[in-house]
Amino acid sequence: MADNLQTLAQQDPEVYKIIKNEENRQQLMLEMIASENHTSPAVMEAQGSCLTNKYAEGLPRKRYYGGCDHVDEAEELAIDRCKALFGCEHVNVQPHSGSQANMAVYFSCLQPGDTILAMDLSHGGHLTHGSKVNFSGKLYNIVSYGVKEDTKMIDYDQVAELAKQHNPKLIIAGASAYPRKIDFEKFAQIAKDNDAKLLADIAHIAGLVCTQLHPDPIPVCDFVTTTTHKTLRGPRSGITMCKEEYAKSINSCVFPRMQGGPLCHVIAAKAIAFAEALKPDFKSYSEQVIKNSKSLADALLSKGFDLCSGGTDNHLNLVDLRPYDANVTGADAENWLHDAGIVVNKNLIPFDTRKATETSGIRIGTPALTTRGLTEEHMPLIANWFDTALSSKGDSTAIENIRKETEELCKSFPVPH
Ligand code: DSN
Repeated sequence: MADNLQTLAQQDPEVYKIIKNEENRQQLMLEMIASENHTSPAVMEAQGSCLTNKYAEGLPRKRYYGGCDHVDEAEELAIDRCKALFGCEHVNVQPHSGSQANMAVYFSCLQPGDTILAMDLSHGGHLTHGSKVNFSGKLYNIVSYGVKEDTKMIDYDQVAELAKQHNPKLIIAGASAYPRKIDFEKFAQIAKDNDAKLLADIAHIAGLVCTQLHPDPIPVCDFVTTTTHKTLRGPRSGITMCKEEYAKSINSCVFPRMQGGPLCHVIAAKAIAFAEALKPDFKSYSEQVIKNSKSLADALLSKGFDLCSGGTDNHLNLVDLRPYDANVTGADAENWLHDAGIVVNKNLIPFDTRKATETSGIRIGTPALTTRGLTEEHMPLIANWFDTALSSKGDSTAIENIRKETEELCKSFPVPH
């Protein structure tokens, strides 16, 4: 592999070595964390470019610094491409992350103490949807909805009841560990009935939304936020989309209320990722992500694993480990699979009785596997490895054997570079 880090190698061999080790890890392990992906070399080149040197507080053509002509062009390109990709009326491409993309919405339409109705973190929501340890849970009055105990599907009746009871100013539809389609129209009706604003946080499913493989929240929501590095396969960052009527307010909440200078190098990388996602082959890629996820679900079920909601409509599965082996925790599974060359994360499952550092589940995703070219024919193999690693309870010989096989597969399907 060509090494374009020679200056770094000379100047700072310690950091160089860390980066090379991480590159090696990514090449030789199967990445199954549902929120991760392997971005394109072009995206990484933009992130490593001279645009990182530039201050550009403000918006394109209305900056507080001179010398912004070229970064203005990059930001305008990112905005135009994002609008073409999602069909949104307005977008601010400056949020540094998904959390800040959400913060901009909260600052725009809420006062401290106002009520937000959002999905419980332990049912698949996100930290910024009102977790007590997050700014959202500290600044706002949070009411949480969840999934039904029997189906593990979102309880829309509960959402409607809670909305009526608590009169939230903002309802959030979106999740970080929910394997089923989200009915944004149902949420929109509930928001309308209760005079609440509606935010769709599509961080996990953005790549499926922009390829029309998941129902579209844009026409029915006031605000739509996303990260850009998950199914969308761009740089690690965020964006806030909204109806035109909120454009001014969102822009001023991002800067100056919340952030200072935008990361111009990351904005250029977002522009590249949006252009990549506009190409027809991104739709084929996204279709394959879902095919792989469904095929993995079938293969895991055939090995006796239990899946929350019984399967998947999207890029992820949430495995409830208890019926497979009540003594195996998510933390055990994460550790054993890691040693076998498969990276997943332990995850709370709905109504979990274990703590978040232990959990009864694991969350597994297919976006990164699909980027390196794996198809549905490889998924039974991966399910076998899960079965062997967990049924042997991490036996070192079993794990070493799997490690050899996962490494072989990784070498046959290198990460694009
Ligand atoms: N932490 C991310 C995830 O893993 O889903 C969400 O921001």
